[in-house]
Amino acid sequence: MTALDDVLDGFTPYPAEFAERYRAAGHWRGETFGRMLRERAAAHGERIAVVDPGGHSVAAGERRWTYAELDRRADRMAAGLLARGVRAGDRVVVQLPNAAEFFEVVFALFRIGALPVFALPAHRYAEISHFCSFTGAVAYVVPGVEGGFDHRELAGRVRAENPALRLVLVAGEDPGEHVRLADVPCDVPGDVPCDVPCDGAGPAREPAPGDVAFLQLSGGSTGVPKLIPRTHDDYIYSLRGSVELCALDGRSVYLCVLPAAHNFPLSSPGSLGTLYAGGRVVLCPQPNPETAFPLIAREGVTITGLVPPLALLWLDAAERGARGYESLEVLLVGGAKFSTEAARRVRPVLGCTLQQVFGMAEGLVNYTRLDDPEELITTTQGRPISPDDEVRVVDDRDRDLPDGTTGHLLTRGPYTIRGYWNAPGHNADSFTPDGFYRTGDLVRRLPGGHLVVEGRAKDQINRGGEKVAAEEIENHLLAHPAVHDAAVVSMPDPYLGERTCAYVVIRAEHRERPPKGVELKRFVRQCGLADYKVPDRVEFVDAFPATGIGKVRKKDLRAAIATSLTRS
Ligand code: AMP
Ligand code: DBH
Repeated sequence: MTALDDVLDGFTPYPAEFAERYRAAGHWRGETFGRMLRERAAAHGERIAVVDPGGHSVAAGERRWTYAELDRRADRMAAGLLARGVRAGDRVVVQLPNAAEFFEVVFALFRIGALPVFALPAHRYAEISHFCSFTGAVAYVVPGVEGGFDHRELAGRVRAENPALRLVLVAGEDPGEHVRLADVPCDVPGDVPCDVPCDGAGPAREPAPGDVAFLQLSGGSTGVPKLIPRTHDDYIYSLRGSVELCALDGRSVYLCVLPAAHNFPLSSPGSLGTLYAGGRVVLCPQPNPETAFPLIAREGVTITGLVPPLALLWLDAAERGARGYESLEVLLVGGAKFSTEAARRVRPVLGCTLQQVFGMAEGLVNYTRLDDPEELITTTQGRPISPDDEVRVVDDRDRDLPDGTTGHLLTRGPYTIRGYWNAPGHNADSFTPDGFYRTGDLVRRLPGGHLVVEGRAKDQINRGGEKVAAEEIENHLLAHPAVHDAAVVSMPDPYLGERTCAYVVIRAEHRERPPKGVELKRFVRQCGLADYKVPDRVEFVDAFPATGIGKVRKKDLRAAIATSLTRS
């Protein structure tokens, strides 16, 4: 089996009749990321594509790369990766801060036909080792010491445990025992006819538009994060749609505030949408207004995307008199529900248009339209990008509900996956037999098609846009010798919307000297989990409230913690 066979093997393709329909409608146009960058570089090579102000471990100083330079760098990086044995279909875990190298590496992988696996900077041993072993990754790209954490050390450990992982590339000065990313690029041999550099063993096959381009991560509700295979055709369609709905063009300047690899800042319309439109991407090293506002002023930023807690922070800073944001024309807010009260403040305080976005890495993205009435902009989470996005709102037995009634959101369409990668068991639960994705969101549809997110049926906590799968944390808690049972639920929080509360039942033999809450938090952290997944609070109980058939009544636990919080 080649690496490409492996990728195909775990991939649920779009059924042929749907693929034909999406092509005939002009949604899928046979574009690939490799060619997209080549074409932009040919059309306006001298324009600035990426501004990285530095201030992270990858580079101290500022870099400004034109489209021609990014294109050339991607080629040279691709040639270097090929020379080091990275091949089409190979998986490469990419975990970088908001640095220009992120785009150099990702476009190089796109050109080779190797698949980036988009890890987040916050991920630690538990997540990274899973991504590497589950995908059989051949390479892992990391910064050195970033945010006080030594990624080289983690990479060494993961590499020792994964024989397939041959290459650790470190972006930054000191690679330790690994290879410096900056030492990888080499010259493209000859004038290759396609977007793929020659690897010495004959020209590689050029990636096809229907190929899987990368694996994105699901916030999910299962024990470990699931992987989302997105094709060039489907993802580029979502970019083109986003570019149009967010009115991006060659004059647009997008500030990438959230972690660049996350689906929202990557594609809604995000940095890739901006590059598609020929605009400029400015990378923001820190999301706070003190960093972002002066950068907006200096670079003439016109559009950015934030999760609700950050939007609140920016609104508060602007109300207190902070300045610099004045060039902003559009502020996208999404990832978690933005309250109507906060939404109403955006235009008067920041002087720009709010655009709510309700999306998911699995596909479907909804936007409020820039010319929607203010009422729709502030009270809804928008409507789908595509006329061919099929949206169903159903009851517990999958029966369609009338507009205005809250129910489960199911969706199918030209950029929504038909299955997670290599996960037949989960796919049976997460997709209907006719291919609708069960989003786990509870929504209400208005007659015009706008959706209002009313809640969630999936067992997940949305911590200000950072998704925490309850089951994943419960599994880690259950590994503690004193823990008999664990149930993780959300508790309301004025800033993040929700935080995590872990209810724990201690084993009988440990009841005399039970562990303290902080000890269990430390234990979870030491499992090597991303920090945002460590429970914010631990509550001890003798038993969980149970349903008739013995399932934990999480609803009651959520109500209990909410009540005790309002009392305290
Ligand atoms: P993920 O699976 O990590 O890509 O997260 C997607 C999920 O984030 C959605 O299914 C929703 O639960 C949530 N989400 C994203 N945007 C919004 C929004 N604007 N309002 C409410 N929830 C949102
Ligand atoms: O939360 C998300 O995953 C999300 C939010 C807004 C997303 O994937 C997107 C837009 O594309």
